[in-house]
Amino acid sequence: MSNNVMIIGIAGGTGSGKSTFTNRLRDAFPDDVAVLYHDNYYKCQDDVPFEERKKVNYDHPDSLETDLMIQHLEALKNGIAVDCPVYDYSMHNRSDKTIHIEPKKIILAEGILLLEDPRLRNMMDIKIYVEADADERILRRIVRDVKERGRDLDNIVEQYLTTVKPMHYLYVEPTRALADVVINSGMNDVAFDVVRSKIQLILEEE
Ligand code: UZR
Ligand code: MG
Repeated sequence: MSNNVMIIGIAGGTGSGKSTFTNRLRDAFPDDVAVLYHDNYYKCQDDVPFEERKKVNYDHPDSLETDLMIQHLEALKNGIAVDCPVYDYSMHNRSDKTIHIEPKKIILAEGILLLEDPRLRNMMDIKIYVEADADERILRRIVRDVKERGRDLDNIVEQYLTTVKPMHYLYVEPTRALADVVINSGMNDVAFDVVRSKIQLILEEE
């Protein structure tokens, strides 16, 4: 831990419940936790036509501007606020909005490929991998992508089979072995209590 800022990384496959787990932690410590979502750092693609943007492999590490996320984590660690980009899934592009994030004692960083890049991985004081069976993950993803990300079923199935699944086994699942803690599903109340207690301890030690 440097400068008394603790960075906790939360990785795991799509639909595993990472964001749910992360958001529950954030809500438990509203004054002491800031969150950076790796998804918000998908590359800006203003110069790529929409039909082309639809075909990009968003499950490959090259689709993310990880350098910018690293810069922002460094800044927060050094007590400097950042304006993080906001990704628009329905447009497959970075929006023109940003979110102002103030430095906090605990920074949560979340994303499918969070533990894949060694530079990012090495910034994490605690590395968590949220695990869930592939059938549960794809079911959750179907419901979410239809409701929240403006997708239709054919598109979700096509994307899952062509990129999401193969990239999961190439780049996401191998990072499970690099995690300090593996959680069985993001909806796991016991695991949530364990991590929440750890954060509580860190804050009390300050
Ligand atoms: P989570 N994603 C898109 O579908 N479209 C985009 O423009 C950008 C990202 C998907 C991405 C990945 N992949 O599986 C998922 N695809 O967002 C990661 N295809 O987000 O962990 O919340 O499922
Ligand atoms: Mg998510």
